[in-house]
Amino acid sequence: MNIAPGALLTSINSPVDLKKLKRSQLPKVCDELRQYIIDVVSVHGGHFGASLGVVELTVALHYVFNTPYDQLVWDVGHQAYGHKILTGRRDNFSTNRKYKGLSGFPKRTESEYDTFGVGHSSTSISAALGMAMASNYKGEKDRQHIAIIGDGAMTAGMAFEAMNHAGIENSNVLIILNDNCMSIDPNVGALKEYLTDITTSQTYNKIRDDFWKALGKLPVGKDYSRQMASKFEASLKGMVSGSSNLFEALKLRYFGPIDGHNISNLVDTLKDLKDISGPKLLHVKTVKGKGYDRAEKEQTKWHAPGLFDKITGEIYKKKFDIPQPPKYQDVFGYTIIELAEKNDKIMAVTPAMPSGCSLKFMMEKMPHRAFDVGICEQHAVTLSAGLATQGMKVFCNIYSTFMQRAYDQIVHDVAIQNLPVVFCLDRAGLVGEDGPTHHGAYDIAYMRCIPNMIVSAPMNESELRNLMYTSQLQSIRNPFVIRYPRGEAVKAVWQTEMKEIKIGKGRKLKDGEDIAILSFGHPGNFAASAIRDVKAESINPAHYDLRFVKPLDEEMLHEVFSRFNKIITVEDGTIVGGFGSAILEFMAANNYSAQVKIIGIPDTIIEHGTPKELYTEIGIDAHSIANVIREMHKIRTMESMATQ
Ligand SMILES: Cc1ncc(C[n+]2csc(CCOP(=O)(O)OP(=O)(O)O)c2C)c(N)n1
Repeated sequence: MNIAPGALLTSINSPVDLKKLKRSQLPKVCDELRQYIIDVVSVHGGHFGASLGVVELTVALHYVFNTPYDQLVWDVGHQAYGHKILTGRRDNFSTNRKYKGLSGFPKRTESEYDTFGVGHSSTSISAALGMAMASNYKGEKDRQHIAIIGDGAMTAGMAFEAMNHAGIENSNVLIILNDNCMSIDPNVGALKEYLTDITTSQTYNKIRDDFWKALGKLPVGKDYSRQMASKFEASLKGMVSGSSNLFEALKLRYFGPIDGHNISNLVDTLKDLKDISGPKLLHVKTVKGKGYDRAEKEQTKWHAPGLFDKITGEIYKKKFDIPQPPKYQDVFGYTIIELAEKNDKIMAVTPAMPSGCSLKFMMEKMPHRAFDVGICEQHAVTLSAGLATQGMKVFCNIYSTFMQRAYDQIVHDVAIQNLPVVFCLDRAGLVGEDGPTHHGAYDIAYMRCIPNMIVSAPMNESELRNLMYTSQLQSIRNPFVIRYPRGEAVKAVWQTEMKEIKIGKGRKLKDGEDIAILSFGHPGNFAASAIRDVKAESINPAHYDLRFVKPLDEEMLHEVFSRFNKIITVEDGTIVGGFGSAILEFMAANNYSAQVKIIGIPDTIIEHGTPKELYTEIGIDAHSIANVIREMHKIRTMESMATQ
């Protein structure tokens, strides 16, 4: 479908064109930009509410600053659609997040305006500070470096580490705090309350107004001058010292809060700030989903709604003729409640993904036992460790990709002390449209090298339930990883009774004679389907679902290696140090020899696309696995002919 942007937007091929417009034209640019985002995302999908909320801010930033010389760093980057459209990517914006199309996040290789690759949150202040320090060093004193960070992303330790440093560096860093009171779900924690207090506090609003009066900006709106700047500085110091502003305490000059939807005021404010050197923070209040009524009202649902009818607001559901299996996420979400009802030691933690991982069900039902701790993966892991020291059985649910941020906590706080925390790694494997920053490609490798870890993966929903059941038993004294992908599991019926699975015990799914296929987790289903595909060709491989990559089912592997010398391993993690590597290590340690073909994620950055497109590209799909089976079978047949 061809979606036409408005006339003004069509004339903007880069921020240079935007700057040529009169200020009075900017509200129209904002309207057209907002409409274009709605038009494209409704038909092509993607993140939604966050970009709508920063339309005015985006226009104002590119209008005032000399981008890309002045550097904009978008935190997370899911809100940067307007930025992409204004910086030369308007006409291919409909390829956003599609295979071989634009990335859903800023990406350095895509545009010179994308100064820093993002996807994970809370990196923007560090990155902008690094850029600012480099500019300082190079003598580029006029250059500005701007981190645009949400109140959700601001909850992370990294953001505070960066502010702590920025405050004592005399570098041109402007932190724009885009405060919409939302993360994906409602934002949590004391910082959120603090920001609300600042916004509503009479004292602060008075101080703010006094600032601007001192500047000569309000109510008469005179132009800014150097003399006014020093007056402003003096009045600022006078007024803020004595009050306890968190950001001022970190030696960042604090401005705001201001209305992030008033384009004229934003332009004035940014122009003023452009002339003030050193580290500073502008607090901007915005509404997530601004301009699309439903998105303003149901902000979590419209964070990334999928395709929808922009007129009626109906979010399209995939249409299936047969009842669909449940998502692994919902199996997790309901099973943990079932387990917690019987085991009062169970508690659960998620860092800012209660809807995504379905812990929200337990948070609603058992609010004192299930917590969203903000975008704080490191804290989530160590908090779980602390709870575990007191005998609690904690399910710490973190997306595989975000768990990368908490690696030291896993080793130092959990594994070394052998605390029985259960890590549910959601979104394991390739996640699809979110791309390389979000693929859960490394967890098998990074978890299985840690002593004391139990590392498991279910092949279907019943297996997930059984693994969850097993992991919470009192007899389990080790940290326990359960990894599973996004989306639909396998069977339509999953309300099965839960059973204990012996740790390190795999399953033989099917005996065979030619080749043994060893799989780990959900991709075992692709292997099973490949085996069905080759049946008509009288190829009959055996299939083993190992369930655990640590500890391995050695008894089963001895059986496999003594019966088969052609082995295929299948996993949806990196081939470097992953499941296939574990099998090779076993083979070498036990002096077996066999031809082993490892199917997994290759040692390269996998871009974005649908999971199906990506798995097909790298050969982790039924069709490719069937071809590998055929190849191996051919070798075997040729070998046996040669010996005859
Ligand atoms: C390290 C990390 N954890 C979790 C996420 C998932 N995530 C993406 S956007 C988002 C909410 C960000 O909230 P905020 O910064 O306030 O931006 P908003 O969407 O409200 O504009 C979360 C939790 C992430 N991108 N990175």
